[in-house]
Amino acid sequence: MSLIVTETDEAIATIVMNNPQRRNALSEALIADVTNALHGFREQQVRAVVLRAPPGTKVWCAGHDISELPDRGRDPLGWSDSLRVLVRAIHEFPAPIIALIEGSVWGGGCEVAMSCDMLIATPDVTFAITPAKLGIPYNLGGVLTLMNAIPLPIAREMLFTAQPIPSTQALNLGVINYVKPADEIEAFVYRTARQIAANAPLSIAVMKEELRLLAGAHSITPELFERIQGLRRIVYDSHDYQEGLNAIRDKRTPEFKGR
Ligand code: YXS
Repeated sequence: MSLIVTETDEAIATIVMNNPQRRNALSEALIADVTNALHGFREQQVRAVVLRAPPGTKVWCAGHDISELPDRGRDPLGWSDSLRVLVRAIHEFPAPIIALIEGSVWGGGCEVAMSCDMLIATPDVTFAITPAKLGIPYNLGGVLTLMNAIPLPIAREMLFTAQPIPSTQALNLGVINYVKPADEIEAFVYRTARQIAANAPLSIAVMKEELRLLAGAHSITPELFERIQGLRRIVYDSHDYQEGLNAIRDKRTPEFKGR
């Protein structure tokens, strides 16, 4: 059974993440459904995509599926990890993807939302970036996504505290485009999508790719890359990484030892 619902209305497509039992946790199955849908929309040459959860949801996305995170000793966010696959699929899709956000957004769900080209949220929305809560060493590409979306002092605050920030603060910071009431957000999002769909798709596709390439244009030496990977390995090899996983799976508070 598919974990998403899709719809296309002329040049505008919609993906509804629809696994409320698991709070839209980013499982390999859910991510495969979303990336397959995007592949189909690319072939249909849709001109805008809306990514959302069911209307009125309390949790837009609970982040990476914790049950699928590897035990210590293996990089939990390597190149082929499903969260990385989804973020790249959003970044590389040749038309704008608009995140219509209601409810709370957690962990990798924040990166998925912030990978979209526009974010439009209801006032109840919160964003919590949680690797520190689980003892996870976020990966370079993920940190870059966040750096490109969030002013550095706020990115540090969110990464270090793992606490939620409200959509009103995200709006003030320019992390999201609009906050709209729940009874207006859908009409507003689809009006925006129609505005995009009425413009030149080739021009928009090229500008989206230019923005992606320039936002990721950071020179990084092999030594720097290997140093960072070595540092990350210390974390995912650590007691604390395993403790973070065990604690959230056991629904208890973790006891981090710094080793
Ligand atoms: O236990 P059952 O079978 O009833 O299922 C429960 C939860 O286990 C499940 N669920 C999840 N399953 C896998 N991965 C998840 N991330 C996840 N979140 C939830 O959904 C069922 C209902 O959960 P419950 O009872 O807690 O719902 P709630 O409405 O009381 O609370 C909703 C949340 C989202 C506030 C709560 O479920 C929660 O705090 N979830 C974990 C959020 C989180 O820490 N996500 C980060 C995952 S790690 C990640 O994204 C990156 C790797 S990183 O950390 O680096 O950013």
